[in-house]
Amino acid sequence: MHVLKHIHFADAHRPSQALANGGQGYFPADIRRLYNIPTNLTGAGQTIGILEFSSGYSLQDATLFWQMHGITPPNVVFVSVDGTRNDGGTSVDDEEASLDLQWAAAIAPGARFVIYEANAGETYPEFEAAMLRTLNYIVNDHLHQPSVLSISYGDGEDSFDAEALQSIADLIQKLDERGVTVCIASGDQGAYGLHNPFGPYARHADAPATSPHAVAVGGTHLYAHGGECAWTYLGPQNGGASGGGFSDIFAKPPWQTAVPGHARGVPDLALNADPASGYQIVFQGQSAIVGGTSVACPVFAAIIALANERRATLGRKPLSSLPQYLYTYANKLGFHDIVVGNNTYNGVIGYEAIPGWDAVTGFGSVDATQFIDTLVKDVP
Ligand SMILES: [Ca+2]
Repeated sequence: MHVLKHIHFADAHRPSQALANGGQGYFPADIRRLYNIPTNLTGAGQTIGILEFSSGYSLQDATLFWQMHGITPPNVVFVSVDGTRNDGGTSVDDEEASLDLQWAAAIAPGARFVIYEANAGETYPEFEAAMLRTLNYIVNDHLHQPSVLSISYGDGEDSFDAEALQSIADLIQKLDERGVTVCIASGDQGAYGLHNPFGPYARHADAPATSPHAVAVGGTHLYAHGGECAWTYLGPQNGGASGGGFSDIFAKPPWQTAVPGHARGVPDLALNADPASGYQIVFQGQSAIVGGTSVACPVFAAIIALANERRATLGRKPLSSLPQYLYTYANKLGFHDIVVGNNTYNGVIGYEAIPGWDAVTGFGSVDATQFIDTLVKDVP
C-alpha cells in the first residue's frame, strides 16, 4: 500500500492555460486576494498541528518558498509520535509534508507549526493504527496545544475497519470539544473515493473526513478572476475530482439539516484544489505545481488559525463545534456557493454541484474576511 495522500502534481507535459503567473501556479498573494483573507491577521499566538504519515519535509525548501514570497519563516517544531524521523524531504513521497507546511504558513505565517510525524505502515490496519496513535498523542500533548489540525490523508471508508473509524471519530470529537478544530481533506478521487483504481466501482465517501466532528474540506477549480467551479475530472491533465458523498458508517449529525438523506454528507466546504489551477511549492530545490484537497485542507486550517487569533484578542476561546456552526451560520459565513461541475470519476457517476450545499463542494469556498468576522462575532 502506498500512503493515502490527497496530492496531485500538475501534469508538466500538459501545461494548463489556467495556471496562474505564466504557468507557475498560484502564489500566496493570489490566494490571499482571491479568498479575501484579512491582511491584518497572521495567526500570531496560534499553533497549527499538521499530521504527516511517513512524509518528511525540508526546511530549506520551505524557507526558499517563503522567501520568494516575502514571508518571514515561521517557528516550526517537529514532533515524532512513534520514533519516525523527518527524512528531510528527500523522498519522492515527501511532497505532502512540504506543501502542507509551505501553504499553511503562507496563509498564517505568524503561527507556530507542529508537524506530528508517524509511520504510515504498509497496510490499511497499520495506517488506522498510525492515525489513532497520532490523535491519541495530540489529545495528551499538553506541551504544544494546537488549536487546529490539518489532515490530508484518507481513503474510501470501505478500505478501513468500521470500529477503527469510530475510534478515530471519537478522538476527533474529544479534540473538537477541547477547542481543537480538526480539518480533513475530502479526497481527490471524486465520488469513487478510492486510491485503488480497480474498483469496486461504486460511490465511496472518504474517511476519516466523514468523521462527524471533523471539517471535511473539498476541492474547487479557481479561475484567475476569482470565479470557481467544482474540481471536476476532465482527463489526465487535472487528475481527479473533489471527494464527496455520504457516509456508510456515520449517521447524519443533527446540524446537517441542509444535507439530503440520513448519513453524514461530505465535504462541508471547499477551496481551490484542481492541479490545473494549482499552487506553487518548492520541492527538492525546484518549483513545482501541486493540487489536491491536500492543499485546500492546510489553507483552510490556516484560515481557522486566523479566526482563533482574532478571537483571542477579544478574550474568546478557540473555536469549538465548528462543524455544527458551519451549518447554523451558513447564511452569514460568506460562502461562495458553487453551482457548476461534478465529482464523477473512474467510471462512477458522482454528484452535481447545485445551488446550496452539495456533495462535491459542500457550501462552497469562503470570503475569508466575512467568514472570520462571523466566527468571531456570532459563534460562541
Ligand atoms: Ca453549491
